[in-house]
Amino acid sequence: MKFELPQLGYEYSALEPFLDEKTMEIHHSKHHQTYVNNLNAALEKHPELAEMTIEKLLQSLDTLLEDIRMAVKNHGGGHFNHSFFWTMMQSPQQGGGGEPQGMIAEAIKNSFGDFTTFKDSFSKASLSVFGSGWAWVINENGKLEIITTSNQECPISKNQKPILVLDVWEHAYYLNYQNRRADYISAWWSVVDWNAVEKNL
Ligand code: MN3
Repeated sequence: MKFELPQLGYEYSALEPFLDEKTMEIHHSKHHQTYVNNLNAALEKHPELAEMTIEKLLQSLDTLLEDIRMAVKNHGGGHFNHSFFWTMMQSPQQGGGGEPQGMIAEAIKNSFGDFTTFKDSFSKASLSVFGSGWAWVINENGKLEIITTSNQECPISKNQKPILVLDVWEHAYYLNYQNRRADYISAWWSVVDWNAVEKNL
């Protein structure tokens, strides 16, 4: 299977002023595209893996041959993580931001006490990622947990079930926020699409 860059469900400018158009364009069309290209190039030498989905590849890391394992972990992880990340954002005009409602609100309340406590914990975790990585919410049999991963490590490689993710690589915010990761995290809450997050429960 030749992996392809997924289209966004919104314009590059849709998440302004929280995530700026230029950052979104470079992040999606350059950074994400490069992960897709590198993954496809690495898989060309492994026709036996051609039919595997990205999820299956990442879940099979331990059984992959050594010469392809790191490529799948880094480029495959980069492809999956970004694809997932794009789906859980939306412009405030189209329902992004605000507080979660319904099932997802219940799950957050049951796992963290209340939304503010959850938001603070997730923001702190995102801020604490050293170097490049991601902050996630995973669903452990109905209980939500906050975790972080380094580089392009993906929770599904450990059989964890992610429902929410935030990219805290510098390329995700440096153009607009420079070194101010905390400001980027704070702005990002205004574009979280809680309906999309709820579908991952
Ligand atoms: Mn990124």
